[in-house]
Amino acid sequence: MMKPGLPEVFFIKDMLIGEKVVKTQRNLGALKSVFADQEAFDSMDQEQLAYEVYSYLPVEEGTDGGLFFGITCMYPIKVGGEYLMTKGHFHANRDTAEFYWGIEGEGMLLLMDEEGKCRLEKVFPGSLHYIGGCLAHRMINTCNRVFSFGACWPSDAGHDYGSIEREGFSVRVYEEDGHPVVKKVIDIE
Ligand code: S6P
Ligand code: ZN
Repeated sequence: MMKPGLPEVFFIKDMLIGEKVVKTQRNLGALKSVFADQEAFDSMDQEQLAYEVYSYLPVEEGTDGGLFFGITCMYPIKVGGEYLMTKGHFHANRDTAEFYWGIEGEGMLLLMDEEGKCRLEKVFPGSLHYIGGCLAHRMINTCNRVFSFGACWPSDAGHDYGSIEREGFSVRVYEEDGHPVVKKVIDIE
């Protein structure tokens, strides 16, 4: 009789478990030039953990038709009043989409097209976000605890961090009186 095999990977809430899970950690120091207030950034502990990504990459990067899966946990850090953000990226292969979904805590998904037009979506446990092709995406932890979210993207998407490092996003989110406030940094249109 055929016996069912065990899955290679499983998740409990925001933990991805399995031998093939790869864990990547980004310290605050890896987020140089992400925040507006460089002086505040420089005065902070560069070694502190900003966010970690658990990824399950069942096929080789670049494979056509495959899928990758990840969970990101972001810590409640603020830099000069600005909430912690992921580096943010376009996909190198622009015509590839991605799903994000909220698992724990609250945050915002910042999306930007190639003309610099931005849009924000609230992220919370159970929210699902379709990120179409040609859109840069960045997550922002707007709560005072861990914010975690899931992601699923094509294995041939690749990552273009350079465009964001050079140009940035045209919107920033600050905490003012305990609430998120959205500010435009570049006027588009
Ligand atoms: C990959 C996907 C996520 C991010 C992760 C960290 O396409 O969007 O797994 O890699 O959330 O963000 P970033 O911008 O530092 O890669
Ligand atoms: Zn992506």
